[in-house]
Amino acid sequence: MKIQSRPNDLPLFGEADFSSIKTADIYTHSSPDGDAIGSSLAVLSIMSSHGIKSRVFCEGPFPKKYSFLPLDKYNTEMPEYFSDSAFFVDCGDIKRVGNTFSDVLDSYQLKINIDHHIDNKLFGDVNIVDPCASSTAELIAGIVGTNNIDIQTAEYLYVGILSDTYGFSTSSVSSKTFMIASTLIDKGINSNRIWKEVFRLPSDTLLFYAEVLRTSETEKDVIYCKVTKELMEDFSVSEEDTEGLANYLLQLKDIDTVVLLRERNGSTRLSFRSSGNKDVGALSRKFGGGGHKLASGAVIEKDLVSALSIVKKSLTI
Ligand SMILES: [Mn+2]
Repeated sequence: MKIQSRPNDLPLFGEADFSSIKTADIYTHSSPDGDAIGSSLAVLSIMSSHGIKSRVFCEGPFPKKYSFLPLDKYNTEMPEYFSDSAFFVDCGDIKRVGNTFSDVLDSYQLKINIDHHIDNKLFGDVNIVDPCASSTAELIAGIVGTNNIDIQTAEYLYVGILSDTYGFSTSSVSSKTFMIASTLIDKGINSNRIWKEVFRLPSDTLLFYAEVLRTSETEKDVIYCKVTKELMEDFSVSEEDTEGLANYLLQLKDIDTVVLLRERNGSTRLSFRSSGNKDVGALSRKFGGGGHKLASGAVIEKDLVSALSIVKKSLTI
């Protein structure tokens, strides 16, 4: 077991004897993004390579674009028995694992929480949490080191870093991010192929984005984008297909904040993105959500029109 050290600048809460781990269950959040998938697959292969019998769990749904990764490794149902330890990766809150695994935390002797969300609830026996890390994948690579990992694990970690930093473009990117990415590339991964898998869009997705943009509302440097169920039906896109939309719209010139509202049955899912000036993590916490300063989300138990006016009010205060 190699996860025993930590970066010097982050607190390690609690104590755990890692050498006692014989079996491990690895969880990541529902509606996983590239960091959740890359980080959990990386922990799975690192554990397995140390002879620890490991399984990986995620409720899904999985974005189609990550089908180039071995998504068939994921267990999507509650386990019938529990391993002696559980890793939770990229989850700021245990609730992020989703309803399928809602009671899972109490089933393990040892809970290890590895994450980079600033509002992490420190729910583990061991909490390896560094809000300065660009991604959970960067944090894992920094802790485990890249010397003893194989090319497959390097690819998983690179996917996590690349996707969570939107191609090394966020303010969370540091020289350490590039150093780690560089050592992963030295393992022999094909960074160009991975970039294409993560960022290239099918034309029907771009047409959907265009329609969302056409029906959006802009107030100063804030853009409000409404994704109705009707629109998703018209373009045959699912909620997980809309995941990349808010990030994509951050590329708009003169826009500092993206507010994406997605219509659900009786509620509205909010995604916030900021290019730097606004703390959208604080904003989403007003609505019971969570996330980072620059990327966050929440759910409002109101229809889309009411949710829109609530968010507008709170942004103009
Ligand atoms: Mn992440």
